[in-house]
Amino acid sequence: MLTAAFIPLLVAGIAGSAAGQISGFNYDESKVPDYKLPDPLVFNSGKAVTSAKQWTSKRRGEVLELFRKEVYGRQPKDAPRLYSEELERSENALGGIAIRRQIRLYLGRRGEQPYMDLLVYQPNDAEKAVPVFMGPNFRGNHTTDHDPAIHAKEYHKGQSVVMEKRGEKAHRWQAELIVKSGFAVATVYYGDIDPDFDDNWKNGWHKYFPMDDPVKPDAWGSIATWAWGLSRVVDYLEIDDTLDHDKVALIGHSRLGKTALWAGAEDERFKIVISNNSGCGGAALSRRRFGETVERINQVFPHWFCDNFNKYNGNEDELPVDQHMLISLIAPRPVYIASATGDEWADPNGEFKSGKGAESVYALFGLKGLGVESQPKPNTPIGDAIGYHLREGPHDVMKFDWIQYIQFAKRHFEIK
Ligand code: GTR
Repeated sequence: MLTAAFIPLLVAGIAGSAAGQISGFNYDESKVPDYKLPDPLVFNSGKAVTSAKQWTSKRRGEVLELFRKEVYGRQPKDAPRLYSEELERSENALGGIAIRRQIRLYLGRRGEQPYMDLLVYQPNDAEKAVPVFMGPNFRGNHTTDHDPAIHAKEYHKGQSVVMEKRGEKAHRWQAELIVKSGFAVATVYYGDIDPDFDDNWKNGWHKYFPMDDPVKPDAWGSIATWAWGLSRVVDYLEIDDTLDHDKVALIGHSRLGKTALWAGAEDERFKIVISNNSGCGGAALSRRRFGETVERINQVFPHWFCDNFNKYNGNEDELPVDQHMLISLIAPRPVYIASATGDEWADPNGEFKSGKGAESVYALFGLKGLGVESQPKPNTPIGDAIGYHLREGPHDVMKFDWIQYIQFAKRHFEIK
């Protein structure tokens, strides 16, 4: 199947092949170069971090700063006041089990751009505020379920706008399963925050928070912008007392998995972070150069990261961080990393190893991470504070993945 994920690469003239591989890149474990990961538990000064307190009060800030400066770029310091408007509501959605709400979140003035549209399903028999799975979607809220009442919106396919079929990505959201499990599911279209193409950061919310001219090398790229937008959704959850803003699990797939990890690093209000097949610039270790590489991602998606990230094209060993340190930034909050067998482009083993590399930070808090030494067999979920599975099948979000995420969230949120 030709997935959305590979369209930009095909456009760029590269043919896809088996198991989510793009030709011309390394998929051979024996050809992974020798590399040495930077140690999250060593201060920039060279001294060792020996306690959770040292991590929280100082080292975490150093690592966050390195990622801001060298990888994703800086978000604005202040968030604008948010206005919300419920556009639509039903008490009887998803065959009678859910409340459906469509809420417009304005960033500047009520009734004006910029805004994003939040779709929420939540159990209609809940006696108290419910925990929430929240995440961005790729092609509009109406693609996340077949429900005919969801307002349809065109999505940006590169520079053009296209209307996607209703329910086209419903399998990625599993609204009924989530609601039946006692959670709300909330989603926004990521193009409401920043349309996903390179326009030198002119459109989307960048328009309202203009870049310096020339653009600074550590100015926020699209991943940081999407992440910042997701934090604004949490601003809203905080004022909605039917949703439990202390129990928000953030989920993202692929480029939006990268976004979920970075959002979770920047904003500790995300209490669980789930990376579904996030790959390069997400959970996968850059130094392994397995599947997608730093150079490749910067060439094909020049707007995703900050300009400084280009310094590491073909030069991964010079990065002051690697992606295990991004996972470390989630600690001590639970994080789930999911890979798929048909997604070699995202380096499943590199995603697993990133979790391994973060275990020492979780250990400072007395928490067990993955708890195994090597990548488990397909369809075998493992881990404690760091969850992991390698699902059989393609680069996608499937029901199998959701069953694990729900169990993981129930365990960590202590829900029966
Ligand atoms: C691919 C990209 C991946 C991944 C994917 C997606 O083209 O190379 O890093 O982000 O897109 O987001 O679907």
